Amino acid sequence: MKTAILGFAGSGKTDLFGALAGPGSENLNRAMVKVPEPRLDPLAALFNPKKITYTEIEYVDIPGGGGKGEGLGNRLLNEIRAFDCLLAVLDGFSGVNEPKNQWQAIETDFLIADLAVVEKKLEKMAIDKKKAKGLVDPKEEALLEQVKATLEAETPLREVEELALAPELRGYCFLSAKPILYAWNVSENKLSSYSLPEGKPRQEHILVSAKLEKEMAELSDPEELQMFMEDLGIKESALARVIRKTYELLNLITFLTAGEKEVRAWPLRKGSKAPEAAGVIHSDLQKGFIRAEVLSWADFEKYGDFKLAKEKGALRLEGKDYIVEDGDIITFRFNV
Ligand SMILES: Nc1nc2c(ncn2[C@@H]2O[C@H](COP(=O)(O)OP(=O)(O)OP(=O)(O)O)[C@@H](O)[C@H]2O)c(=O)[nH]1
Ligand SMILES: [Mg+2]
Repeated sequence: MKTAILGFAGSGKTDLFGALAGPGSENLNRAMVKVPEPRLDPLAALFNPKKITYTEIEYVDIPGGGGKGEGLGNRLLNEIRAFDCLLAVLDGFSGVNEPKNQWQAIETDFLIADLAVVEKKLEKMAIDKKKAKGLVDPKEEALLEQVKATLEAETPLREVEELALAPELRGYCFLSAKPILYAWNVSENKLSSYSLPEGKPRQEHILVSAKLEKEMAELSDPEELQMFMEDLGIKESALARVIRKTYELLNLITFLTAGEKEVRAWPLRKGSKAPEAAGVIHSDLQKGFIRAEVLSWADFEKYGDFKLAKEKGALRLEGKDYIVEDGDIITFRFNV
């Protein structure tokens, strides 16, 4: 699950990356970042495990594209194709170029780049069709025509669910189909007064001060951090929200496993069934899947422990068609 941090030169990408990656990341450009998961704490209190493991997202700091106001440039656009999610940092602090313009410039770049890909492919298909009918899959061609029409109407593909999620289109790595989080990087004194655009399907916006986040991430002493935040009148760091939003944009939910050895959060594609969840842990668990013993998070909170939950009938045995829900605590039964 890789997320690219992109934006125009000097927009604050490396500051935000540094805040996400934590102290000691100065010479890095990629880092695995823990997804905050408060539900692990009560489970750990109950099991007292040797190890507590969080889910992680990989963030990669991509060097700045273009000049301000111009496009991002082909080097950058090609570099981000392989990513699952995008985190675009907009410079809202220097006053050189309105962040709104940067946002629009990025969106336009994606549309133009995608249009070039689809037009080229359709041209090739037209030639192939003349050669022999069987060379072109009509379903794929129809989908690509729909892609082209959508882009020509200046609509990013991510806003059309069936195009954004079509498995047939995955190989094209369309940029406007990728989920994207825009981080509006403003000066700390603007944090409370700035209004952001509304979110759209697979497009979210968040207000941050990357410089401030980086400074806060460097304060290891909690008391010092508390004082720093009080001095500036900041209630909470935006970092946890940036990570959570990325996680949601990746279309992931979390299921949990708990035992004396380890209490752990696992990432799972929304809508996945129990055997796929087992497969996230180990392919053998998926192959030999028999049943999943599931306690929902709500029932865990209600009863406080597994024994009582079992007595009350809240511990459910689920089969291979069970769709896993966020927060489910699962024990898998399997054959090896
Ligand atoms: N005054 C001020 N400066 C900031 C703010 N945020 C970032 N900067 C500065 O702007 C400069 C650029 O920040 P970086 O994080 O290096 O930007 P970048 O996007 O990684 O830049 P490139 O990697 O060159 O594309 C740094 O010197 C930051 O300290 C801010 O809110 N106020
Ligand atoms: Mg940088």
